[in-house]
Amino acid sequence: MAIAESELIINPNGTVYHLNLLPEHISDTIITVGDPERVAKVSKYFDELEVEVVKREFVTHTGYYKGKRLTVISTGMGTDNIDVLMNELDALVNIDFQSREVNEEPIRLKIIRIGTSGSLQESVPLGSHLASHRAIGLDSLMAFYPLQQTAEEQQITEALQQALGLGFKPYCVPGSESLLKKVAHDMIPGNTLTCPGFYAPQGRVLRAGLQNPTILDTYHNFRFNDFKLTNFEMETAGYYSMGRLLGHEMLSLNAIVANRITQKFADNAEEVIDSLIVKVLERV
Ligand code: R1P
Ligand code: URA
Repeated sequence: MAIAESELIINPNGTVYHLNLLPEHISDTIITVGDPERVAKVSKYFDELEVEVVKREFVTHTGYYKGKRLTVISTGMGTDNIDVLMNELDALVNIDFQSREVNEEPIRLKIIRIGTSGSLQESVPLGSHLASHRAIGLDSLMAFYPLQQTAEEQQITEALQQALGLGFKPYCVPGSESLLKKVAHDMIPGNTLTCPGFYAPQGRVLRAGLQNPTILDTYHNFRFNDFKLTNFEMETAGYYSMGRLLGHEMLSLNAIVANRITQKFADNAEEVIDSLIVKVLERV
């Protein structure tokens, strides 16, 4: 059945609504970053740049790195933007824009996030690169999708819900095993907490205070069997859950720029991000 024009919105120039992209603008291997200015910090390594598109926080460059066609897109901050990004990327490859019908053979994208993150453990030092083996979402995005959870995923999220005294259930989803092997074999393996904000949801106090004054300790000390939280940021669980729902391979890689236990911020954050970018380009 054709998808209505109010549901899949196509701009007058044939591009998808927010990303402003045509299907031919993207590769099946996509690097995503939060900061729009980080897109050029990836594509400066390309041998050739073929596509440059900007709309809102979504900056897209597609080009070639050592003969491989790659797309890099910025998302801005938060899982609400990941909802837009993932649905529209999926539409670009899996829905026919003329007939508005879903294609019969789904295409599986490979999507790798290169983002910054704060550490929740002393054993995850400033300047390290951490691969998210699992993501736990504290945001509300998955309250609106029919996400399937394994029994173990549900047990982890129920235990965290109880530890934090939350009135809603978090969600838990793993990253792609094949991308972890291919790209992240020498990175610190971690369980990433995706927070719906940078300040109170990550236990930071400037002037507004905290509803739960011990939230950072709870994150730091949380255990479920051998599961512990290693780091936090603001998108990974959105990626992993949308990837499971839509059938794409997802990996989130984190440049650790803050350590909340030692209370330090990296003085070489740009270098930590740049070395992660180079690793990903070489391996993807
Ligand atoms: C907060 O400073 C932002 O940094 C992290 C968080 O997820 C959030 O988006 O990722 P990026 O560096 O990719 O933006
Ligand atoms: N990004 C986050 O979301 N938190 C941090 O502490 C650092 C980067």
